Amino acid sequence: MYSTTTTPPKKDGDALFDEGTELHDPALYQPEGEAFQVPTLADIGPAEVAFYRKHGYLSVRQAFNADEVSAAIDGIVSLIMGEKPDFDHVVFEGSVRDKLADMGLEERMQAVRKLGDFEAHEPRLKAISRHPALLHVIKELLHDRTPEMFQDMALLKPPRIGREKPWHQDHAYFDYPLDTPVVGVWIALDKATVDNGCMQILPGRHTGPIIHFKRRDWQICDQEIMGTKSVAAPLPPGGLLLFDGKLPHGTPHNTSPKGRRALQFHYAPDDIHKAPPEVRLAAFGNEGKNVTC
Ligand SMILES: O=C(O)CCC(=O)C(=O)O
Repeated sequence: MYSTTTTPPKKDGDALFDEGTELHDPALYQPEGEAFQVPTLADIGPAEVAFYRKHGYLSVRQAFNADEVSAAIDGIVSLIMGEKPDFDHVVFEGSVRDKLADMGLEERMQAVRKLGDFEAHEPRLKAISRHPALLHVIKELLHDRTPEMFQDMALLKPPRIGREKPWHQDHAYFDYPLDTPVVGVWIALDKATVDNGCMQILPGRHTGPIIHFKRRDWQICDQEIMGTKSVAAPLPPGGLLLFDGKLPHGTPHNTSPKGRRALQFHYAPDDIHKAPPEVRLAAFGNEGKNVTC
């Protein structure tokens, strides 16, 4: 199954394309402050875990060093270049659908939106997802239960064309019972800023499901977000955001000349069981539930 926090991509010829090209209202992404941050993973103790439980996130300024970041970038480039013949999960921006065939390699590299399910193909990315210091913290956040990674993605926002990921809760995409603790990790590989589409979050809103609609994506209704106090989570390369699976978050269109590459992994306790999709849809909404959006 295509495991993701987004609508499955459309296959067109040999290439996969992200769905949709519609632009968003800029008012959806007007953060009023910046995420609370600790310097390193080693600085996470009981007070920081308590902060995570209350606010649904924790930002770490420097989790990975420059060598680890450049190894991860090399891993992504290698996958895009097709150096792993069995890997075929490269998704291009929907806006290049009609141009891709005429693009050179360099231009194609700048048109990739995401990659997924790469762990078995790329040891440099696997090393990041299994980093002992990271797993140690995630175990704490999972109430001392052993973490199992169940989703791996590289999320790229090419300069100028990198598309929005509308506001959503990741748990709305996962077939796990609602009370399953899920920890998301979003790792910046480039400097992530408000201008090039860093994560934006709604702290404290991770306590329950919010109805999702199929609009620009499977997402929270725009009207629900307008006027709420969001917080930006800018990060240097190697910094990361830990976030609860029910924390509402989104990223705006990248209108800047600077690209933004990130990795995103999701972890749950290794002893949990999946629930049928009906359980998820009953909680997060099944296109409307008599509510208009
Ligand atoms: O990196 C991004 O643009 C946002 C990704 C995201 O929120 C997701 O895929 O769940």
